[in-house]
Amino acid sequence: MKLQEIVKKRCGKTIAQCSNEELYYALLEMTKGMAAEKVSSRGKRKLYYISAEFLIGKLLSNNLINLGIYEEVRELLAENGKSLAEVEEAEPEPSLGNGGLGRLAACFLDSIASLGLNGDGVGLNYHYGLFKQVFQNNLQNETPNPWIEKESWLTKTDVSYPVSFGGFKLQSRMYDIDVLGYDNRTTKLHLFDVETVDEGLVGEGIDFDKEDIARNLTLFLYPDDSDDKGRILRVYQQYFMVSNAARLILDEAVKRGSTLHDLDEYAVIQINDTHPSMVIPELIRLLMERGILMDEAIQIVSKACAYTNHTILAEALEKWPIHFLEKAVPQLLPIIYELNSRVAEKFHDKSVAIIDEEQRVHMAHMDIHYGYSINGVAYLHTEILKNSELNHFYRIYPEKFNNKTNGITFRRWLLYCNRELTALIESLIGSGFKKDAKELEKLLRFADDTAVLEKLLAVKAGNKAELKEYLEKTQKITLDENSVFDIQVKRLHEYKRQQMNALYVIHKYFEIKAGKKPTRPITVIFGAKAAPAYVIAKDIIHLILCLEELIAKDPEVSPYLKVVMVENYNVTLAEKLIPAADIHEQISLASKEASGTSNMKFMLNGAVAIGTMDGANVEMHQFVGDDNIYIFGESSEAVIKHYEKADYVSKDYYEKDEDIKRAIDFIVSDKMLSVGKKENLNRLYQELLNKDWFMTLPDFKEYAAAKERIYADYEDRMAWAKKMLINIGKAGFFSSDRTIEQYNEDIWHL
Ligand code: 26Q
Repeated sequence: MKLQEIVKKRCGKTIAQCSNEELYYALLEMTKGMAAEKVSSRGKRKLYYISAEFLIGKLLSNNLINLGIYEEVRELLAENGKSLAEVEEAEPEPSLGNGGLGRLAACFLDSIASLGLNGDGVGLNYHYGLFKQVFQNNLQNETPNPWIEKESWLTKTDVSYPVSFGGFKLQSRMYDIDVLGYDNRTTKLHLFDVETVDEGLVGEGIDFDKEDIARNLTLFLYPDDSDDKGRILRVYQQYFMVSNAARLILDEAVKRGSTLHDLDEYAVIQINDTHPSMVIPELIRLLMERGILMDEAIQIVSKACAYTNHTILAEALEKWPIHFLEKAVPQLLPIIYELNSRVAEKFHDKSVAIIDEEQRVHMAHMDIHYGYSINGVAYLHTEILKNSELNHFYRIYPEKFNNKTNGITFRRWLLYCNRELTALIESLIGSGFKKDAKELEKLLRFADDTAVLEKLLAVKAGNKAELKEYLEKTQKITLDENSVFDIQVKRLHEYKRQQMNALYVIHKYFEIKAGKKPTRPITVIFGAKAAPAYVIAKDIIHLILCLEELIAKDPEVSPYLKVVMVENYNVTLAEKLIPAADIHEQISLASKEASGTSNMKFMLNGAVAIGTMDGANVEMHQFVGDDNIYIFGESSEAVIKHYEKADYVSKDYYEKDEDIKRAIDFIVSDKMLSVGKKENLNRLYQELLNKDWFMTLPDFKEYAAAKERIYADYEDRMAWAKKMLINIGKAGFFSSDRTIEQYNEDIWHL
């Protein structure tokens, strides 16, 4: 049905008479209708991508683009005095993910659909998703982020299963979101929920009764492992997710003709980090319920499951105490014990055991023993898994290990979020790059073409002006669009070292006070949520917000330096920030960032990175060469050695280096205390001085030097534009279409 007709039927008005909200719902109805008419891919073997997170972002515009009607709709609205961009603002953003891992899952679904592969996503329908971040008194507070309205992208299905927990049972309900591929077919995101969930359970902020599982199960997404109170609830969530997934998989396989003995010919399950790992014992249990003997059930499941690792941080590798599982999912224990004893019998090596001496179940270990593939998410990350973190497993199963360097969908992260750049690229190399990202290489022909480089700079300037307008309107932030935009957006974590960026800001502040003024004003932009229970991460946010206030109030410094921390960083903000970036910060402690994916988005949008040799930065560096990325800091090998030897003492750096001392002391100076809280600032000061677990101080000098270089180089506008162009031209490898093709070729065989 046409938009005009839908609008008339729904509101009895013309498009011009409708509010933005009414138009949003009308477009939602129209798009859902068009999606329903598309055929999902079919085939014997099907992929189930199970993930606790799918950070899909707003869907309207992306769906319009993938349906090929974005321009048409935009023009139709414009003819009626309406703006699609404003209509879009009526759409709530579902925040069903924490960060990289969840956004990766969303990019993967886009690519799976666009490539026409037979695969669906399976996850949970969190009502409030991740919390919404609000700043008060320079501190982060958390509030719920409701996104499910009477009408939404969710479609209720008639799929429903009884799921048993220790002592009670819950009936599930499956909701679907259509994922539209570019110019192609659709796939589905299946989100399971329980009807007994009660949003009224939530009190102050995001507090709620953690014991009342029937009423709280799908209320919130877990913000990470630092919140101990909710850990057992996470077990309930995970089991609920995988038990539903397992039944769906078996039912669909049987419908397609499987006898279940041949399940692996019908289904492949990608386990996204260890959050869905219980799918292994659950599938074994369900197969046994259907009459298959344990030996065979284990074999069948082992041929169908593959695991992706997203981190080497020990604290993020899930280990569940047996007594948690006993309480929540007693039916799995006999199976887990059996899986454990088979491993113990075969390998007399405690380091590869499933159940350790402290009676904890190592989920990743179970995945590796009882899955057929394990992959890391960037070259360096996989090498570290093989050679150190999971070396004992690599020695047993070298053939199972493989790398799949992450990617991003160019539909959302270029075509949608940067239409001006897309148009410029299209005018230069045609539209082939929209389907084959490698074609971006054709841009390299223009590396010395001044006219093209000028246009590229003009596009960037336009995007900066747009960001300025947007942040003014939505967050009352004022930017100077002639300053250099230096952006760090990602989850707040010590290993990502936002604190090092902040220390540099302090350093610069002193330099400016001493009369060393930058040629051009600098705007340092941060965006980051901290897990509510991650105390030091919240202290770092406090530091940044205090610096923002202090510098803004200082007439000596503010003309040259501005700090901005955007509130509630999410996909929508990323779509505005990334196209406007000049410089992006990828400064994790080498070896700690598995891949990073914002690095790829910035690169694609013509920003230049300053970064360490970590995650996918290593591959980016290889593609663009030394001239087009600013690399600094210790190597991952050196860092790993420091941890082995435990020989890093942060105080040594503090005492030996005047600049470092000056910057760290400033954190607890009277000036800072005039805008900040002593408890928080002092805790952070002590942490940096006495621990600094993620080694910011040893890299600080090199970091500051690299910043000076990058700011100086920015002033040669033509040389800089060339760097931008080379980054864009070399970004093709980081398309998630390439990643998904490799998963399919090496792991899934759909
Ligand atoms: C674990 C236990 C209990 C509660 C929560 C968690 C938990 C939740 C989320 C553990 C990890 C996450 C998210 C991890 C994540 O986003 N990892 C990122 O994955 C990206 C995609 O592969 C990489 O690019 C990033 O480098 C990696 O940090």
